[in-house]
Amino acid sequence: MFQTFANLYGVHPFYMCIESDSNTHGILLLNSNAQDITLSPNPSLTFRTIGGILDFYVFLGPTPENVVQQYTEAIGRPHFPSYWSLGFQLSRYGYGSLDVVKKTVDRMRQYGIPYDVQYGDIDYMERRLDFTYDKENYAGLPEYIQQLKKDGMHYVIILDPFLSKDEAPGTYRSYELGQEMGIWVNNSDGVTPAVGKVWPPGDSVFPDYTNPRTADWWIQMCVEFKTVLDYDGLWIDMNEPANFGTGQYPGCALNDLNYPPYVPRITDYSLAQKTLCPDSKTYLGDHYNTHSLFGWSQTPPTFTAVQKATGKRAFVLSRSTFVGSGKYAGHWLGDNFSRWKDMHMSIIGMLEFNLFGIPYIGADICGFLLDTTYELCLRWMQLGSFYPFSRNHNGEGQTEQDPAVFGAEFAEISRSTLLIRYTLLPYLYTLFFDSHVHGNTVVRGLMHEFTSDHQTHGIDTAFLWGPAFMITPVLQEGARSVEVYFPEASWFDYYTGDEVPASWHRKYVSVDAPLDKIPLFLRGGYILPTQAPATTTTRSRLNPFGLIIALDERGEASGSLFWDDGDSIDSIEKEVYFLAKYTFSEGQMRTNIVKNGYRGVDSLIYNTVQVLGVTSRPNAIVLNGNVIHGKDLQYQENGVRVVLTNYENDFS
Ligand code: MIG
Repeated sequence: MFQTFANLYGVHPFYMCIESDSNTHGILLLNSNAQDITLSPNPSLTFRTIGGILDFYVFLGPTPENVVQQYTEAIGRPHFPSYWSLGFQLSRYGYGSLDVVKKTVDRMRQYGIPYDVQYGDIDYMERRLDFTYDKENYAGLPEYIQQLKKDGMHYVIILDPFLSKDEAPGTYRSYELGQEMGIWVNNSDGVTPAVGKVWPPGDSVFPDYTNPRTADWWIQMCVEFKTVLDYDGLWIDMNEPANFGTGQYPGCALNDLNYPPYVPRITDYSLAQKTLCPDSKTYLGDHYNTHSLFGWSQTPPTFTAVQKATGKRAFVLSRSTFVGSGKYAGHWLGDNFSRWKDMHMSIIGMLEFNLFGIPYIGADICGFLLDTTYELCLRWMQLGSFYPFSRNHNGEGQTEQDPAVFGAEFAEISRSTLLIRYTLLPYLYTLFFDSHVHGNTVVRGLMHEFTSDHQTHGIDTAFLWGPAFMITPVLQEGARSVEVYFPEASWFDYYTGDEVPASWHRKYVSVDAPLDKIPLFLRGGYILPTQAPATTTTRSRLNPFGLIIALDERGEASGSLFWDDGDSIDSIEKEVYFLAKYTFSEGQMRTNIVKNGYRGVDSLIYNTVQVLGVTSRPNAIVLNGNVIHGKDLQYQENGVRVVLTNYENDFS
């Protein structure tokens, strides 16, 4: 169960290197064959691949962000996610029945925990068959989905890339149509479908998504199924492709494709382990060459299917990814364990996938395999509140771990942390806009912003949202403080607005982190757009905006806000959006409206502006010519808070 090395779900033969003079470059070997990549301390790096062409791309930077911009320009920029998909999400394998789902949703509501998306894992299906639902244990699911939608929520379902071939004739149309169309991965003869064993009863065949006819079939199936279950997004699992045995029936023949002279250090040193035989045939070529492209090739048709079915911006979450997958899908880091070290590793995975152009990324909060504990899950909820893709997901048979199941204290801490996430969603959404248009990372390591500070290069316990917001989670059991490294910049405690003393710069400092708190810091020089939070994004999107202006040592800051309706397919292309740039200097804030194409902003107001890092009490504050005073203006040692209206915020 605990292997020291094991296959991963996807392939990204890309690295980024910060050279000793801080210039940064990236290298991609665009190759889908099984491969080893070996590092040595020389330093050197060896790529060893067992097929394909040696197609190298060099990205010259010179900054880390430039490298990722150039890389995503070459491979395709990340898709633009809908606003609701930035809300908190809840899932598990094995709720077992709709009743259990309803109880879970109800207790989330009882505690007022922000929550936008509910999932259906394979237990919603009838006998784990794609394009069906269990009419006994999940009786009433279609109606319940409508209910969730009325409450402003969204529903995502899982689909697997294998179809049972053993249902009674005339009863399983998606298989029969696929059979008629001849769209499965074939055996080495190129004509008989490869048959393996996966979740559904009987044996299964595998759609070959490299074949354009398969895409047509899949899109048709997904669009038709939308009339049965009114899903908002698709979660595509097992698309490595996974199979329970070693190769399809009856096993892999002895030949050079199945048993090549050199096999990289993969599980069992077997290319067919838990998948199909390398000599299987796909439309694009031998499975030997296309194996790592299976999930990647499933992603664009799934994206098209969701767009067609919903008429909205697509939500696709894929387990297997390859170079360029980010254009069509987000990713979760797969089956982790409910262990402290897995929580730490999730930060590394999240940083990596931001380099790979898949910034919509997160791990299963509280862990998938093994039972979680109160403290681990609480700390993981705090960290996961700042994953770009924030979903608590649990394995089959594991004890319940949604944030409402542990009682009032846990629920309140999760709620308050998620309310911070929801407050900052306009900032996160604007980062995703930047990522989609310019290719920036959304979450980034400190080394992206402080490249010449070598102490930042090894940091994998803290991360930034864009350039301006630092998250420093507790990653150890029993810890009530975190050692935080503060690079040279002005930093402000998110909770108090207090400025971090200059004596802490370029040092690790122990920061208090009682059980109810994840330490968070704002970086001077930046303006972050905010919005009063609510328990769904559907409601928070109607609330007043705010600005946090964190000044640098020169008293300056800048930032921007992107806003649109949150889920239209082409808001950017059709220019139906609002984009403002804010700059603060010499005591004045200026707004430059770059694009004013979305009328939905007209009814929204700003009601709070916080200025952090103000060195002396201002004599007066003037807004569009009017002086603000009285209780609308609060001054504290480290900053000013201006309340622009007397709007009562339910969550403050
Ligand atoms: O072998 O659909 O990684 O998230 O809950 C398990 C059931 C199959 C693996 C996925 C996991 C999902 C589970 N799936």
